[in-house]
Amino acid sequence: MSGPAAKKQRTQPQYELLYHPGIPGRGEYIRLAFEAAGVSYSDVANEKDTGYDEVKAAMDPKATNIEGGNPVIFAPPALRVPGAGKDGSSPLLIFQTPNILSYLGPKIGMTPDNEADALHVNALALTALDLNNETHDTHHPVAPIKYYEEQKNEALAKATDFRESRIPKYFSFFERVLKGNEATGQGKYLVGDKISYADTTLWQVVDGLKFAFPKEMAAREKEFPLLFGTFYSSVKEEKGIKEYLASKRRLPYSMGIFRHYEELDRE
Ligand SMILES: N[C@@H](CCC(=O)N[C@@H](CS)C(=O)NCC(=O)O)C(=O)O
Repeated sequence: MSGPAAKKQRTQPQYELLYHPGIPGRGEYIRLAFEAAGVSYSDVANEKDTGYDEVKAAMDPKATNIEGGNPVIFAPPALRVPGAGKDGSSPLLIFQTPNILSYLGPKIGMTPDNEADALHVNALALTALDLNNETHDTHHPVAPIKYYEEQKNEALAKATDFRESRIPKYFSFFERVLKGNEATGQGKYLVGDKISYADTTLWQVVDGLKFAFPKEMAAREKEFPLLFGTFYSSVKEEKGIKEYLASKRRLPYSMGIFRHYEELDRE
């Protein structure tokens, strides 16, 4: 390999995503940022036979400290960067999806250089992740550890409110953000004129919602022309994202955050 691709591989550190295998989940927000940036990373649990053991060891719920003097990890996703720890030789281990994204953003070209724009990107990614979290609560409103079947009545009440008031509130907010940046971003980007981790994060939430609530989304598409007509379809075609979505690395939705239960969708 020669040229810019080879240079990128030599100069980027090794990034290791620690997440559950087999589902997109919150790991997907990190994968999409890497894929849009064209930066290589290893998806430990999906790539190695012993990968998930490594992930679980890094999140050992009984541990009080872990490799390299990093504090213990609450939950995946986490990011391990060999050699980036405090002493300059140990690994850096960080967790919390938005924390990982704001760490990676400037390093992989997914955060704007301008400080104000960078803060806006972070706020918008956090808002999209709030919507992700509320989506999870539609099927697990009482207890994350219990089965959906044990909280079906509460899930129905939660999902109804989510569809009727939360989705329109979030979507009209993002529609207004896209409108406000339309002269620069052409409806394709939330901030500025180039893709950021706010765009990949929002895109993933909208895509997951299309899987979870297909009837609700289809009924609402016309209300949000920039979000659905321009943003959703153009992020899908972005360099890096298009190839990723067609690859085996893109995992199907199943029983993660975005689940499809017919009874929770619009009738
Ligand atoms: N706010 C955290 C949430 C992390 C989280 O809930 N991770 C899930 C997987 S997507 C998990 O395994 N949680 C275990 C638990 O909360 O007990 C983030 O954004 O990273």
